[in-house]
Amino acid sequence: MTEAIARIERHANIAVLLINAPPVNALGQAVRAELQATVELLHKDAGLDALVIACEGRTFFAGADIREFDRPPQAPLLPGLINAIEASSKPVIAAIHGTALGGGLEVALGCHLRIAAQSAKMGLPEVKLGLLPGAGGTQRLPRLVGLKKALDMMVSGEPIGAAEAQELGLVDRVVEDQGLIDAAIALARDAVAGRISPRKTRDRALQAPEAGFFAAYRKDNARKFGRLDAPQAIVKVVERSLSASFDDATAFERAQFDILRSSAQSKALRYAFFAERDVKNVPGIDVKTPVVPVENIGIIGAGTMGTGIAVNFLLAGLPVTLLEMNEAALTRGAETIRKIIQRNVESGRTSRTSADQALGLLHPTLAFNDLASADLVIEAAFETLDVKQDIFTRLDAIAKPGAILATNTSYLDVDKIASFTARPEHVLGLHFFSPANVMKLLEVVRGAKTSGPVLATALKLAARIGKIPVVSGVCYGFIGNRMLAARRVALDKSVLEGASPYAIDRVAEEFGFAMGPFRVSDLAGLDLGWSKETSTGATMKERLCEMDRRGQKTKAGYYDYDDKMKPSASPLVEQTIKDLAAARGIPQRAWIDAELLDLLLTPMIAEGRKILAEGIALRASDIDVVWLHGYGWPRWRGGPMYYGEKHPV
Ligand code: T1G
Repeated sequence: MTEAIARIERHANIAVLLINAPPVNALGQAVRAELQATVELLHKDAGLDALVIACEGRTFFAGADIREFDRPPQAPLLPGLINAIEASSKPVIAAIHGTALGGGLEVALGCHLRIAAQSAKMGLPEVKLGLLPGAGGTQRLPRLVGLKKALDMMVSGEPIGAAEAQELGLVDRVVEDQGLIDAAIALARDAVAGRISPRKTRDRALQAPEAGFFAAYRKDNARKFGRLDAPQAIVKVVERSLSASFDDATAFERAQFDILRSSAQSKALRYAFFAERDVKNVPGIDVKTPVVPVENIGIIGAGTMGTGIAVNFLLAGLPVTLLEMNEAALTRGAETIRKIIQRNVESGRTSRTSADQALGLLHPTLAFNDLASADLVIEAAFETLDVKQDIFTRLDAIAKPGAILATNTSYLDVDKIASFTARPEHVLGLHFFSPANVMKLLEVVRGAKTSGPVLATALKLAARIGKIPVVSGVCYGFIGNRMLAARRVALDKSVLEGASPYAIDRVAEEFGFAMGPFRVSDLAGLDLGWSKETSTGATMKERLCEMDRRGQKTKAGYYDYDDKMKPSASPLVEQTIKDLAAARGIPQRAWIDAELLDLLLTPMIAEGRKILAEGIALRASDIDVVWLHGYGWPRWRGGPMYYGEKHPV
């Protein structure tokens, strides 16, 4: 028997509606029906003078039920329901805790008074789904917090805290988390007694901005809006509210919402939302799977990856023993960690106190045996199998029983690495993406013998450090890098056949990538894995490295870079391509943009299908999450597999 999703408590003449629709009290049809019934009850029951709307569980309504958007709308519809709340002659109070988002905040905006727990957050994140607030939010929020602040909140989708909300006039009172319902009842009594005036938000004045505001707003945000439709629509709807009645403006809002809801961008963004949440569904792993307690971390290697990885754990409050082979490397690594955390403080991402606490948890060491007490050791050393063999053989000898031994390898065979130990069930890959303290993606590479509890522990730990874990099987390059390698082969071949690297980058950036593949190569460095001694000039990468054009680091790679690192096409590179093609007898031809786009996408999508067929990835949407969070795939295009389904290649 499913628990009732609604109950009403009567406190003399005050009714308290408590919705309980886990996990986030989404405003699905059943919840909306309960809200409607309660508003009707308030209207009919002469013994009731006010209503408090609240939710049980972890949050006030976290928005409309996103899953409903792919189905025909079902009555009661949210806009009409909110209008009915607002039209009530008896005060309706919203008691907000957790995250009042989207339609959830719009319900609160339709109430006559709002009270929030001090830890509550509230926002209109519809833009992240390619939508706009479609239940009056574009009209009511500006009337409470001012037009500019409302626009900023809606086009960013970012929530604000209760204190700021109170300052802005979005909420009327802020109370201790524990006392929210009692305080809401007291507020209702104050409203009934006339000690505070309940107001219809729609009746509040909308302050017109200065002349030219909207043109300037569009211009200032053009880069941020990019190709996205929703932010532009939000500005358009808010602009309309200055020259239309409330009802006409909300009708226009709804019309724009309907257009966005059926748009390709919104469908892709909603797909991405659920894809990111689906990654945790791993066959054989569930809430009953035991997990290994992890309270302290060992990291081997204090280079770029090791230090970035360490920062994640330190900021999550986990002590890190950082091992290097020599004092100079260790000192450099510790300094890098300090700098990264300092940058976090300067950007406001981390408080000074948290930064000091994090740095206090770092234990640099040259003694391998200091790793013996770690619950999890992550190896982030040189990317060669013999280095891994040496490290894992030594680790196996000293690590405590039950410790998890992970490798951060980007390509190498995790099963082979596990075979260097007598505990392969405790070995797996934790493939972080550089910069490891920033990128959210974590490929969790499950070896043939990796146990369920060890995998479950990795998934749980990923969430603890704010990563999105995608489980991968063992193959060369796992999911992301294997698809990247397939694309790279196709691109390098086509460049010798006349496809311009600069045109390829342009097409990639027009498609929505922040940076084309050749600019990314220059950024990463063309000399990764290259050595002067063995170089034979057989590929463009080798030729460029031989010319000391190793990428941005030498201010020359595929591109020339000026002092501000502005890239420009290089005639020398173009000539080098022609010379190499001629030397290899490869005829050159002209390429059209459509062919270049096909080149960028088809090989990697084909490789993704193989990865799926081989069971390396659990589902196509996992592959898309890898590309969304590891390689900058434009989110409003869903992901390579999603795109391939929509545009059969
Ligand atoms: N609809 C349906 N399911 C939702 C949902 C929603 N709005 N929000 C979360 N879920 C599911 C999610 O898929 C997951 O399911 C579980 O809840 C826990 O989520 C008319 C049009 C609230 C901050 O955009 O931001 O209102 O995987 O893992 O990390 O104008 O969920 O467990 O089966 O994210 O603690 C606007 C979206 C909708 C908020 C909680 N609202 N949600 O984060 O948990 S559009 C949003 C979130 C709208 C109106 C418009 C987060 C969260 P499962 P989770 P979390």
